[in-house]
Amino acid sequence: MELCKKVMFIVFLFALAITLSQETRALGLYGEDLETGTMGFKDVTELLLQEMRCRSIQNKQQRQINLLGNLARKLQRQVQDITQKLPHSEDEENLEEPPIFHRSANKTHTRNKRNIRSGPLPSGIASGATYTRWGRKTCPPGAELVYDGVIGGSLYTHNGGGSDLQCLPHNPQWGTYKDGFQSSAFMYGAELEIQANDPFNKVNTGRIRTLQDETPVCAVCRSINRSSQVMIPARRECPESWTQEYNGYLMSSHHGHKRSQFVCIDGAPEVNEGGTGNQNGALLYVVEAKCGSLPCPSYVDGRELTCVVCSK
Ligand SMILES: [Ca+2]
Ligand SMILES: [Ca+2]
Repeated sequence: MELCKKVMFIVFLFALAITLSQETRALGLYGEDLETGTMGFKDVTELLLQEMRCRSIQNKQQRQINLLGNLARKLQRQVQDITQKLPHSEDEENLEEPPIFHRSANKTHTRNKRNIRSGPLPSGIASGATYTRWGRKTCPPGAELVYDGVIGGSLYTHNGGGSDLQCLPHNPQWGTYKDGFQSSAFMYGAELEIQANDPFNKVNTGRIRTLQDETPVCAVCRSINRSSQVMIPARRECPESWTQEYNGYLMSSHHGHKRSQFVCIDGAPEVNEGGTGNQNGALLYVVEAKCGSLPCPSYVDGRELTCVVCSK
């Protein structure tokens, strides 16, 4: 019985060898030997086993290649997702542009072309002109308040000190200090000196109907989407394409006092409620035009000068 099984197994192998020999011949691997009949049964069996081992290895390799391919595609998708989520800097955008070549006498220089953005700038990038709105403690629409306060400067009779005016915050912070006067440099509060010629609107002064001896306020503003600002004296409107922040009247020191600064006080000022009374300090007077070198009749002798603050 055992012998019968062995014979049947050998016959089966032989039949299988003949079948596969056809395929092997098609592959051109051992065709010549088989055609010439120089291979024996043992050789054919050995070849068959080698072929099976070879195919097994190939299948295994193919599965590994497929697995690696899937992993590579998965990694590529993850890299693309991460790249899309990363913020693109301006430098990266510039690098996408083709370089520009410059040729001098004996050299060729290259630089990357800069992109010029169109439309409004994102907040915080190359925008945000700051200015002081003299006479008001709030900012116009489109501008944000940095801080507000009262106007300060040097005493109108003092030779030294700063000639400019300051917007002093309501809540000072002190560093190292020694109370009492030692250094003889002072900061005074400002006071309005407006009597006979009062051009200002009183809609923001409450019950106060005269501005004489009132303490003027101020606000430091940041124009959110505009990067330039300018104060234009003797104008109430801005040039075309510029935006008006506020307008008003020019004020400065009295000609008989010490020199200070021309500032544009808002046309409808607010005053500090706690600062009433004639205390003097840095005094502000409405500025009037004076003919002479100043071209008249464009300018008019004795007329109160306007002003406007514009941004772009
Ligand atoms: Ca006064
Ligand atoms: Ca006048």
